[in-house]
Amino acid sequence: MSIVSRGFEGKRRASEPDLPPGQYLTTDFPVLSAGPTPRVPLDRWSFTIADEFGQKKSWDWTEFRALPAEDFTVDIHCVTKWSKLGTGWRGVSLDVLFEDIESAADYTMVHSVGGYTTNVALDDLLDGKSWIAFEFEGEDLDPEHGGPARLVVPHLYFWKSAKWVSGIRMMHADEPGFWEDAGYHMYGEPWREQRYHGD
Ligand SMILES: Nc1nc2c(c(=O)[nH]1)N[C@H]1C(S)=C(S)[C@@H](COP(=O)(O)O)O[C@H]1N2
Ligand SMILES: [Mo]
Repeated sequence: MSIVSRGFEGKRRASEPDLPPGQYLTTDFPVLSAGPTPRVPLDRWSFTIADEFGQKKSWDWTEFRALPAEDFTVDIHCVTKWSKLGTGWRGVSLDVLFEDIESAADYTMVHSVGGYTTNVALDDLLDGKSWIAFEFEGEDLDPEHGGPARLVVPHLYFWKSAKWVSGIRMMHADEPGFWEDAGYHMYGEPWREQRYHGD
């Protein structure tokens, strides 16, 4: 009996990838949206970064797609406990978008078409940590998953990865976005299981 159970445990450990605490593996791609899916025509699409003085820099779709883009493969972790490993995306690094932004503010509010917001510290957007993605697994990003373009911040719970992203506003102090205001964690790090306020 004990030999059998040891063998079983050993096999489980060898075949299960390392996931953050409390997460399970999924191979499909669930859709999680707090409202209806907005349809954003490309000729009306724009992305704007506003600094703490209200100074703005904007890109239309043509300008955005002319920026250097890169393929990236990342693991994503939703606070509802599914994780998906090795997802393939194409997008523009936030390092590229922030190249000419002069700001002394440490925090940002990410805004989406439809009113969704989420707070992300500037440090968590830069140095290769996030992208505005427009392709998923080699195809244009589905509207349900945030197309034409969404933020992807894979090292934080996936609610921080704002779909239909429209802009980023710099802030001197951290402020809660949509889910953070509803009791979710201000930072949201999966490996530290920061799901809810107080975790
Ligand atoms: N604009 C917007 N972005 C959003 C959401 C949303 O409701 N609206 N949901 C968030 C949550 S809770 C998750 S888990 C992921 C889900 O992305 P998916 O639908 O592509 O799986 O998007 C995040 N980004
Ligand atoms: Mo989520």
